[in-house]
Amino acid sequence: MCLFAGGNGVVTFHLLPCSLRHTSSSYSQIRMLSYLTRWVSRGAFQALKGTGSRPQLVKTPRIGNQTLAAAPLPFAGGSPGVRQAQALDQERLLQINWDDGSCSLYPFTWLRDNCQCPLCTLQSAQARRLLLSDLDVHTGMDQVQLMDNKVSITWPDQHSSEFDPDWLKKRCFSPEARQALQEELFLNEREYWDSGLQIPTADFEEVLHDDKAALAWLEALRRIGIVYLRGAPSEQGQVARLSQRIGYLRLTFYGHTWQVQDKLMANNVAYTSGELSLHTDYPALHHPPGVQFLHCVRQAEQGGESEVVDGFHMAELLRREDPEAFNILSSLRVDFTDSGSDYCDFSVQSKNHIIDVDSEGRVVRINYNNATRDSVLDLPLHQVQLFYSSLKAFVELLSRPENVFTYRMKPGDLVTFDNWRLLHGRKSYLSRGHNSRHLEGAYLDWDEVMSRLRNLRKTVRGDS
Ligand code: OGA
Ligand code: NM2
Ligand code: ZN
Ligand code: ZN
Repeated sequence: MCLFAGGNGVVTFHLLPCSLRHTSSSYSQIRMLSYLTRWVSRGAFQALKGTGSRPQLVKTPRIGNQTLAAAPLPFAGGSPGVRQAQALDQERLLQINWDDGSCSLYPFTWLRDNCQCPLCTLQSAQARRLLLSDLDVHTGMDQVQLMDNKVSITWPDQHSSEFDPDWLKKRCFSPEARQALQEELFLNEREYWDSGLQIPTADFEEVLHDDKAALAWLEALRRIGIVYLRGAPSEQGQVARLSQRIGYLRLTFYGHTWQVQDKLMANNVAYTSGELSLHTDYPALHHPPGVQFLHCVRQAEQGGESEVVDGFHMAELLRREDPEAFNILSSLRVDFTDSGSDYCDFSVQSKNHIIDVDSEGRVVRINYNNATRDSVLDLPLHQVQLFYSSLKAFVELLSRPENVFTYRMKPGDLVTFDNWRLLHGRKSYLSRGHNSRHLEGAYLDWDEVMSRLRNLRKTVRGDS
């Protein structure tokens, strides 16, 4: 094993000097970070209202000897210097001591797997060429050197790898750095709201033509779950235009886009003039659409008001108020059904939890439309009553006036919302046949929306 620091000779070996600091997570650092991300989102929110400019973050907060400085925030600015790089052969970890006093650890196997040389990485696709069959998952390390502030490694088979400090620091394995990078990639922090929601609002044409406005739109859509756009032409075709801003829309059995109107022989309760109680769209699919656009072409003379509620917030309230109901709704799978003919004929069946939680118990999706909940209820007899009582408790909570935000769409308004998080509804309306209420809708998925958000961040921030 060879140890070099700054290219000026062999450095004495310390016994895992940074492993303790590396694993000890500091709660206050995480809080500081979440405060900063919240701050950024406020900026976006104001930009939507046209009352402020986005704050620029130029510095990562540094609190003593911590690993937060290894946080991956690309807006942190300045490139970190490596003070020392050493291989810990026993642990098969590479230890990097940064100039700011923090330190990171990287497993040998991971470094070899992620060699950035043209043999191991297809540069034009930024994808791995190295086959797993060619990866020795027990590899040692022959040599590590610092060359031009790059970490240069020679492997036992004499293959060599070079790692950029920025690249390494972003991928630091400390809990704080991992959390920060995951937040940067997925924006999973949400701001909960109730009837007092100040609905983020932006100008439709501005979102179409201005990257900053589009980014602020998508960041608020992710964090708050709903953004209202005004100033669209009151004619069909606008949800398709807006979806081109993202990439492409999600085709379903109701078509590329669909017309919410009072229809004869309606194939869905949405296509009547009746009230729609709070629901998410399309729980009859196992992968319901992540994002929904609804554009008002014509509003009813009477009725047709809209309602939304923050489903994640409500699920957390239920977890606190009625843990048994929460457990039932997040563990029992309910049958949904949807059949008919539209884009083509269909007979859709699904089994979904009304409240979907991930492996860590976080609420990730609400699946509920009372109209498509199947009469087939695949539960043992003794659970049926418990299921109904739990669903009733949830719907009662959702529908409390203090939780529901109400608005009325005008022609040219277009609402965009997180269909995995919000429940929405509408009041019944007076139908006047031909010239009556008309909304046009479309679905998108979160993968495509988040992809556009990340690319807009790169453009707006001026990253490569
Ligand atoms: C729907 C729906 C809302 C409205 O079509 O699924 O929720 O205001 N429509 O008509
Ligand atoms: N529409 C509006 O779950 C649902 O059936 C929601 C879908 C008909 C496309 C309605
Ligand atoms: Zn390589
Ligand atoms: Zn709906």
